Amino acid sequence: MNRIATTLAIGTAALVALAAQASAAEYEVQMLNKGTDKQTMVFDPPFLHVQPGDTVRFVPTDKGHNAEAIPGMIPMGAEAFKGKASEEIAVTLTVPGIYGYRCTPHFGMGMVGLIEVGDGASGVAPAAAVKLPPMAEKRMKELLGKAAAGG
Ligand SMILES: [Cu+2]
Repeated sequence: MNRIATTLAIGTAALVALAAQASAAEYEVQMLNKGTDKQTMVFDPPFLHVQPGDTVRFVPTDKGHNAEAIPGMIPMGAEAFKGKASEEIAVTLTVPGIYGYRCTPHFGMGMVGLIEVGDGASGVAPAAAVKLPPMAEKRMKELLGKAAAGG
């Protein structure tokens, strides 16, 4: 490789790296006592469709909530996450699939959310098979419906 070709190759690699960095998006999910639709104890928005490498920030707009991955409801190889009560956490999702999460204290009141990373269609059925408390199950079913419909 001559010098010009080498310089071009390095320049191209740097541009590709920059482009990958620039395309990673950040999303925000608020943890609320009351949603805009008057439902109580909600994640807003409850459903997100993001791309691998994107980051989701869980914000304790109202205190006393947290965000925790529901055991058995994240893709194989993905890292489970768990924030403390009233703690803001940022989670970068790299493994494609379906991520169900909950607020630990309000799980029984149906405070759950869902994130689809990349194409998560194959993760919908396994996630739907996870047993949840009745109110959480009802909301999760709607969210999984959105994921099944392609987000
Ligand atoms: Cu909560």
